[in-house]
Amino acid sequence: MNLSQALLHALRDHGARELFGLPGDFVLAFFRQAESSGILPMYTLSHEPAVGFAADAAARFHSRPGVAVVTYGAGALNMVNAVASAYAEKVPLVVISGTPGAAERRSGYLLHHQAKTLDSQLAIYREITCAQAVLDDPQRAPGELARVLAECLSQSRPVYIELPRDLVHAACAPVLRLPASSAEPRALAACAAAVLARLSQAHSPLLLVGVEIRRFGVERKVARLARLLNIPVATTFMGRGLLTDTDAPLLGTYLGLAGPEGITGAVERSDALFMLGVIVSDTNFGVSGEKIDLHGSILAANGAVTMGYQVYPGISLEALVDALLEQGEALGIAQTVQPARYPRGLKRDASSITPRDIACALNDALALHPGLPLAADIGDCLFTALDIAHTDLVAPGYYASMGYGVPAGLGLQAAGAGRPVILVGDGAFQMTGWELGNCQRYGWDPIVIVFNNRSWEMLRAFEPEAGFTDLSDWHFADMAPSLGGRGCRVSNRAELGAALDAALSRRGRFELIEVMLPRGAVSETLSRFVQGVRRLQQPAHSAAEVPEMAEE
Ligand code: TPW
Ligand code: MG
Repeated sequence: MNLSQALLHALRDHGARELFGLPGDFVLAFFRQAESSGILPMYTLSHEPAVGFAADAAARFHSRPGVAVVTYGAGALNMVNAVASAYAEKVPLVVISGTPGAAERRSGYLLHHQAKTLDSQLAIYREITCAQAVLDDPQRAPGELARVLAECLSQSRPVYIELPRDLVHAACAPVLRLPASSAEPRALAACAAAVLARLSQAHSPLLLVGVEIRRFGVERKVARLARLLNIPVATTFMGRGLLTDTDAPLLGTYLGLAGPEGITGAVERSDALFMLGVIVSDTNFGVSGEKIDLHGSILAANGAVTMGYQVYPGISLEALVDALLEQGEALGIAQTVQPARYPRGLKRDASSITPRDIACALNDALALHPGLPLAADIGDCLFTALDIAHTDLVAPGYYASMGYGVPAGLGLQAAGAGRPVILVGDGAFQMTGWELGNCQRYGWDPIVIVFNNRSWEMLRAFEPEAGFTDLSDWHFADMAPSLGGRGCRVSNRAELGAALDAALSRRGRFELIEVMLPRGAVSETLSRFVQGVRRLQQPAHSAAEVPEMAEE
């Protein structure tokens, strides 16, 4: 076995099922190895940010490592933003970069794609990955790979692997998978007992779940736990889409002042908020109406459990949930859970379209075509996604980088998630919409809804007087045929309904529906979000305190 094959087998053994990449000379030999060995399929895209986002979405959807393969310097540094996003949002992404070989490193020349020193790239990636391996010694490579891939899984965060191009064919032993570390049993039992004691003393305990329950594959167990304890569940903003296919007593998504009053009240008035796998970010908590006393809450995240000022380290989410399932019993609190309601029944008339109409049209469609996964970008399309019936959703709700939606949708389809529905604003489409041209090579056929308000509307909502938020009309639908898809521009509700019906009835090519929205027509959630942020920015209030238990 050579080093490339050892690496590819190790990726597969750790759960990866496909590679996303963009080649360059420093990684060409590895691309050849990937292609000829057939160990994992390779999907190439047009620009490295998209490679990172596609791999991120595949990883999010399946809770398994996503892999992004790029060339040195111009390639890897082009992907920094996508990897930073994955780091922030705890996505297990494996970055593989080809690098210069030993002889060229010693040549005395500055090498092409080199930034400052030959190791500047490694230094930059140290900041946005949780473990790094430089495979410059084939003897040590199996151990190094086992170490970083174990970290990728246990921390659910990106890792970085450098493969010098002169070692691609070097002989190498296979990589063994390291066992996951387990919690100290007595510490785990004590922690679970303390959590249950705290919950049983409360009048209105509530389970608030975040993305880690998906990342660590414990959604079903969490649903069982909520039923066993008989406590209601809400998801964070980032956790939108969690527990979709379970019978957990789900209230909906907590959005503070921007969300439905019932859920906001239930979360903010809970006297024992049990946060499982939650990222304590401003997008999750920043627009809280009443400041949540995070020290009065229980937080299980980052491999530790924090209660008040006490920390139980070394306790994985799964270990905790298992222990609670073993020790827990019904807390005896009668719960009436009103399931969230979503707008349905699009009026197919000549009225101009609002974001709510798009949600309405998609809810009608999803009722007939259940299980289509959503990929959303940043902008009002993400707030609109909250009005769409609970379905699988990938979106960067915390790091909030534009440009995610289209490549993420492609990543979903490459990873076998089904036919994706992509929600994207015109501004974000300008960043990565071109990637749709890659669908024809792979037979991908996402349905792409472009919210075209000819504007960076979310910014306009904060700066209504500004002129710089106006964008031109790019006529995106007209571009679709030359990219290998079908396009349709719609300006009223009847056209929207018909376009969506037609898109759903056809397969084989991407379908781009360019929805013309009047400037200023935003979702209720976005307007409440803006009002909420404004209110909190007034001197009398301060934004939710960031507690010590927040992430590092
Ligand atoms: C990579 C800042 C957040 S929202 C937004 C900007 C520029 C406007 C989005 O415009 P779009 O959607 O897509 O037309 P809509 O609904 O608001 O009209 N650069 C990056 N990421 C972010 N988040 C920004 C800038 C931003
Ligand atoms: Mg826009």
